[in-house]
Amino acid sequence: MMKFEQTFNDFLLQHQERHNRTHHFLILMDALISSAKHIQHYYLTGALKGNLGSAGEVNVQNEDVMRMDQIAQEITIHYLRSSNRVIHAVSEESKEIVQINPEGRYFVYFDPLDGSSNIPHGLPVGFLFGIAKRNLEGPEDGHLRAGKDYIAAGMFVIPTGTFTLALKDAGTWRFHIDETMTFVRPTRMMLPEDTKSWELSFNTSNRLTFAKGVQNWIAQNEKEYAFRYLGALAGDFHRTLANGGMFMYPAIVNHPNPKKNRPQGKLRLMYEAAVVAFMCREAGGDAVDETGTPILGIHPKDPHQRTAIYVGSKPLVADITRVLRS
Ligand code: FDP
Repeated sequence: MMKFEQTFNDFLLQHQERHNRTHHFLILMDALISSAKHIQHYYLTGALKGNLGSAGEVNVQNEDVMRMDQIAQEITIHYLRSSNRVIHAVSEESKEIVQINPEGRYFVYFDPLDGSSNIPHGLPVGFLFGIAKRNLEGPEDGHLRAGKDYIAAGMFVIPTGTFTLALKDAGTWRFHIDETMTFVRPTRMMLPEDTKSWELSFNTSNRLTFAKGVQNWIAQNEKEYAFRYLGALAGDFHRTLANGGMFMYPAIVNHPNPKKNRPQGKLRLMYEAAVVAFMCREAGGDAVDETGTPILGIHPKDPHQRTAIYVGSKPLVADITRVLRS
């Protein structure tokens, strides 16, 4: 006998009553969940079907496009269109903003398959998204929203089958996929205060390229915490949320080959950094960029702009913020 589990839909209906979310939002969430399940199916069968390789193209960021990136993009745009609720979408896989339905209510910012270096191995990747609502009271100017103006943000870890969703002022929740491909068992995520489980997560091979203050901070603090790095933001942040600590992708400013410096950081603001920063805030944490500015306060000028990020437990983010601002 299967145990009764609260499903994602039950959970949303409960929150709809409590937080005045409309059926439009439920329809949009349904489109995102259908996309993630469909992508998960292609990912699981990808090695046998030859879908885990390169597509032979480069994207707007001048990075190799994988076949799975294209599949994930097509699937997601299909479902967002069918929902009829989306005005436009910003995707990592499309240089231009994707115009969908001028009568829609939402803007969706997403990366349908993040963590490309894990794709050839079938290891965890992520589908990250942020949602903002159109101005329903007055005229809508269609501008790109800062993270603080998102109404929800979430991530699916694929093919692990976990889904984490943060709703504005209503917390961050994790769900697991069951035998019937239904997301169930909402669990409220709060970053643990006990430092025993805290971890640091960053690409350590880059450490000598970080700003001197950041290098010193790492040298002083790293012995206190375990170190974990998967190389896919959704997977790494999944751990940070559960165990506490800090994930960081600092600016690269001291590369021996100055052409390889990334003073703006690597991660994309709208569909990576702001998404995890939003989930982190709702779980009691914080996130800043290389100048110590809160990630959620940054107003994007370009849909694909990059940022450095330090995200996780408040005391660690506050500590690195002091270094970044000095
Ligand atoms: P990837 O380049 O493999 O797609 O933003 C993309 C991202 O992965 C993140 O998912 C991940 O956290 C980071 O970049 C990994 O970058 P490094 O390989 O430089 O560590």
